Amino acid sequence: MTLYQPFLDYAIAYLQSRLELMPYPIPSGFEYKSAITGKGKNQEEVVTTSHGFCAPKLRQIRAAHVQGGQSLQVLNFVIFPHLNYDLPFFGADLVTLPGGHLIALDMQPLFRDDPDYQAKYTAPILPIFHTHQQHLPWGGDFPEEASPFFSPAFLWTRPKETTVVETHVFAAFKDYLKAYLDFVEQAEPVMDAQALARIKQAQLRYLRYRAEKDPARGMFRRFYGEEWTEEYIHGFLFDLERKLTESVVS
Ligand code: DBV
Repeated sequence: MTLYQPFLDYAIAYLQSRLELMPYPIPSGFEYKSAITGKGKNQEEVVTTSHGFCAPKLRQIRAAHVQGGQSLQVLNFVIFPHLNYDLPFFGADLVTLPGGHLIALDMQPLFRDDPDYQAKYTAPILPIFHTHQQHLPWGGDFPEEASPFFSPAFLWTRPKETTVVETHVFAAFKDYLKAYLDFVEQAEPVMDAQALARIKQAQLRYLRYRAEKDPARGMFRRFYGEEWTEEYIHGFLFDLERKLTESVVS
């Protein structure tokens, strides 16, 4: 069992218990990808698996799970709502590298500075954030340009101990996911054309940023090559623009 497998198993089972989950297509060649890295006795197999679902209000629920031994474990898990809901994104970036653990957990807002939006989607999360922040202190240096995409309840931490990941991070992950599904349950479709246009712009802004700045790009290119990596990023991980061009979503 690897560090983030229980997170992934829990998330899928929990989503299944609360939503009508359906499979989300994963382009062929991306469900499972393996490469050998390192030299000599440091050789290690790095396997990346992809998982995708959708639900009535959620356009894409997807995870990328990278397993490359004790010092390389990543679970990137994001939920993208349909464009006719004002729901935030659920974003979890759980990263273990030789240098240590790096944890980002948030409900990423469509409209960071809108007080009504904050009251609706951030204020209810703040108590959960404060509870967990006691065990998971602010992780320090953080790319300034990413800040518009995070909420004030952004949990960003670099635990020293793996047991902290297994206990406190896992507990926070469960609480954030539950709170997110509570939002999903309550969400009503947006009908107003102007509001819909704003949502679409905000989704595209977020998506373009994440696709362009994907911190995993270097890692994936090293393991699997440039072509595979770019197709993975634009064709699965952050695929909204493609889907809009194919007019699968409107
Ligand atoms: N990050 C992704 C995807 C990943 C992934 C799709 C499938 O968005 C992994 C894999 N994140 C990943 C890896 C690293 C990080 C780091 C491998 C380590 C990169 C390295 O050190 O080589 C939050 N993730 C990070 C960092 C941040 C985030 C801030 C540190 C990057 C840095 O210091 O430059 N998650 C990241 C982010 C957003 C988010 C920027 C959003 C707007 O949701």
